[in-house]
Amino acid sequence: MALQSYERKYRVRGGTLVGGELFDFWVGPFYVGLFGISTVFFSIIGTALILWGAALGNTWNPWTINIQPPPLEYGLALAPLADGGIWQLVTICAVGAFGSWVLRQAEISRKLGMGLHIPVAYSVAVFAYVTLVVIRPIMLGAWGHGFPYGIFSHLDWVSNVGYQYLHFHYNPAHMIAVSLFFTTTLALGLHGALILSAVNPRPGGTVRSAEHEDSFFRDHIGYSIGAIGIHRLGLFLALSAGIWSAICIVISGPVWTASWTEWWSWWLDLPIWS
Ligand code: UQ1
Repeated sequence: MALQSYERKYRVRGGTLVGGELFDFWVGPFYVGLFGISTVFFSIIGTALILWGAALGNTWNPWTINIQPPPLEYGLALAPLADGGIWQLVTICAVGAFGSWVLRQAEISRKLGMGLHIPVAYSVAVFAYVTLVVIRPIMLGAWGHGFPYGIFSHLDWVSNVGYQYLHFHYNPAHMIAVSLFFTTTLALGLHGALILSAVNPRPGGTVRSAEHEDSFFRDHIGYSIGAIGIHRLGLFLALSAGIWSAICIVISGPVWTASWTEWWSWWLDLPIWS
């Protein structure tokens, strides 16, 4: 899409975190920045490594390409490239690319004099990934505890790790995370529907505004959270979903090694039953 006329006005110098005005320019619609360069760098190297890993494997079927982490025996050491080393380098590139993306978001926010809500929110997704492939493997003492990079293979990993704890849905943090994911979709579903119901009337109808939106929910459930409130709630729900997801997997192994069904025996052990 062509550059909007107002965008030129906001293309201001400065706001960079490091490097001053080095790379402080745009390419077409995109802000570059030092972290745009580092994102592209890590993305290209990481993608090339995945293609190399695929070439060493036995298939080019996109569903079944699989880049595995090192066998558990290597612990937290560097592994030979063909035996999990590629996975380790891909992980470094992924963390480098995602981290660069966060910092590029922060630089653009600073340039525009905006809050850092977007980089903070995106960091929670990065944190969930880092929990899976860095924090939990380190806590368990082996990179082999990371998940493999492949479409089917990572699904198999999730299934296998789930069964390792007998029934992952009994994990209390998983319960909270799932509930937050569902509540997030409820909130966005309600919000999207409410906004469209107000601003997209039938042909010839009148566009409605905030008073109508508030009135709908006051009539309906006796309470409206308000125009800013719904966005605060949405951000809170979405970030909480990611944080509780990270918690539910990081406690599986490092904190609780038995089945998650067994965790609930604290309930049966309460003195009130005797
Ligand atoms: C709401 O109250 C509200 O304020 C007017 C919105 O903003 C436009 C909304 O999108 C939604 C969904 C609600 C209702 C939500 C709650 C939690 C009562």
